[in-house]
Amino acid sequence: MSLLEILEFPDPRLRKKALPVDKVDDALKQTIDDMFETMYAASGIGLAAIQVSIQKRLLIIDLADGEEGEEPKPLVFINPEITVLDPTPYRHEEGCLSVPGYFEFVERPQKVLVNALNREGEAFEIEAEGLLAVCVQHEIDHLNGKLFVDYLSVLKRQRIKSKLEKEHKQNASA
Ligand code: GNR
Ligand code: NI
Repeated sequence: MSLLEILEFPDPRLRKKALPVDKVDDALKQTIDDMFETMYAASGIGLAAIQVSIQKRLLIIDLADGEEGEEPKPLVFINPEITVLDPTPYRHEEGCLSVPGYFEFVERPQKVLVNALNREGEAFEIEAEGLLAVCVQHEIDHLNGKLFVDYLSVLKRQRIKSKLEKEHKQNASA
């Protein structure tokens, strides 16, 4: 297993549209395992392959918060397709491992159905509400080159972009 580098906004690679996975083989399973290791190390609840420079329609989620005694609940979604079941706006505060340090409220449809393949390449579907619905929509946005900051005002997005660019410059010269 290995830790992967997480790209940060405004890296243009986060704007690429991810491509369908054509087969679920051992190499893909290795990628999935590396993504889980990377996500847990960063204390995230979701991760899309595009965030670790892999341009594939693959995302992982684990909403278990790692409290003592709590079992991990890893979910794998390959080539996910989403259908809105209830478009009522649901407001939730979001963060992103690719936009570190910023948390803002975003509205998304309250209930969705997701069809995807699991880690074994088998088709499954899941109805999602609450935090799972928020997270799966956030991750599917990543596959389409979209970030949660795109839902904010231009002013807020510009501020976040400038601050992160400044941080990246400082890190590069340190
Ligand atoms: O770790 C994460 N937390 C989170 C909180 C609210 C809404 C969405 C998320 S996803 C984020 C990890 C991440 O950036 N996934 O792409
Ligand atoms: Ni994210």
